[in-house]
Amino acid sequence: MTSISESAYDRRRLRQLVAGGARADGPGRRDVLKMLAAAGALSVLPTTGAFAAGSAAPGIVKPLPSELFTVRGTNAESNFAALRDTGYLTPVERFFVRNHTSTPQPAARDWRLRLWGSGLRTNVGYDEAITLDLDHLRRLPAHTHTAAIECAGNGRSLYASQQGETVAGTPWTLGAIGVARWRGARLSDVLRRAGLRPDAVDVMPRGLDDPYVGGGIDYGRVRRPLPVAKALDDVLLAYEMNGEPLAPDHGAPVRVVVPSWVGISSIKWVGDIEVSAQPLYSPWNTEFYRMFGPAFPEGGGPPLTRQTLKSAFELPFGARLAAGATHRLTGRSWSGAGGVCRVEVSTDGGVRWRHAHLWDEPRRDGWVRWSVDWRPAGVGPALLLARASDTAGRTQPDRATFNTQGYLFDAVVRHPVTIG
Ligand SMILES: Nc1nc2c(c(=O)[nH]1)N[C@H]1C(S)=C(S)[C@@H](COP(=O)(O)O)O[C@H]1N2
Ligand SMILES: [Mo]
Repeated sequence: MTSISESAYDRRRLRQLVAGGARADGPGRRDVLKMLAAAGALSVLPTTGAFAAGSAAPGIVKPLPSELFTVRGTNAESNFAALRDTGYLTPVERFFVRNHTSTPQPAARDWRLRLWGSGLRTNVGYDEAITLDLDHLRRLPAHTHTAAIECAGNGRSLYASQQGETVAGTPWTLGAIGVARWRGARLSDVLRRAGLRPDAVDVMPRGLDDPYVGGGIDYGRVRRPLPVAKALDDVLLAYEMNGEPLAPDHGAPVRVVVPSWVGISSIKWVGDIEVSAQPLYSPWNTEFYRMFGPAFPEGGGPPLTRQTLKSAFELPFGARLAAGATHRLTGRSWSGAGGVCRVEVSTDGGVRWRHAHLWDEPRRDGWVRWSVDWRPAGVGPALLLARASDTAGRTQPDRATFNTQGYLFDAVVRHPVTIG
């Protein structure tokens, strides 16, 4: 487990937010509400059809064949069924892409990481930043960490399709996740070498991609603060993914990898990191990636940190399975709080449950693959359900807690199939 108390961090940030301690940065809450209203209610797009047929997202470099991806605006969702014949790691060619704008392609030889701010001993501003190039980074001890990157909004479309709730944002099904082997320098090594002050509290990596504009509001370049304790724990500045140099869409030449936290923490194409002795704020930890709604405090819950838990069948929604034959149903389950140690499956809409066979040990920051064999008796529609439990004692609930931006969907998914 991480050594820091994340809930204490969350509570502190929430108090600071409510007290108006936020440094002026980015648009206010009213602007964001306007923007969300302008974006309109979420419309759930079908997994296949016109959108997928295009197989091109503006700004994504790699090919997006429609059997592997569903394009959603500037993003590409992995079709979960297409992960069935992959191993533990998600190949780069099948790994989802979440871009606020488009993939930039900074030349590796010109790339510099700039470190600056009041949390450094030198207390330098951006213009006098301490800089590091790719060779410097590669000369630091290299660490390898197998970890999922999952969008906080993964599963968002199920708020509408399964719970009848309208939420704003990209209508992912369950494919905004991938697991890769990341290799790079530890952020802690870089920060210590740069000279971290003992009273530093936050670090804020920022991407080199274009500023994000939504609903006519310029939010600036993608950036989100991390508490120093997490930054010093297990965060990487990764230059390799699955043994290859990082691909352009996944942050080349260097991205941040923040294991077990929501995907937005893992800033791609990192260009600078502000290190601060005061709490830092950006629209990505004040307006986005916090929970708003009736179940949350007035003004919203704390900035999201850890991911929740989910399960998915490696089968298209609406798949047709032959009656009277034995089928091996396969899937994956994962959790941001610990390893998945139990998966139960129901093939009758949730009346009877049995244990799935787990093909992997419970593993922090990753997923487990599982299977059950099933010989459907009747014909017609059926609902498949999978319910995971993790080593932290969490089990997927029947219903996810509504929040206006549809984050952290964790409910057991009712996966429709047809027998016959
Ligand atoms: N610079 C930058 N970093 C970013 C983003 C972005 O748009 N720009 N998207 C974030 C979000 S919301 C997610 S879920 C992950 C997605 O990582 P991937 O595209 O490699 O799958 O990257 C994060 N890092
Ligand atoms: Mo995301």
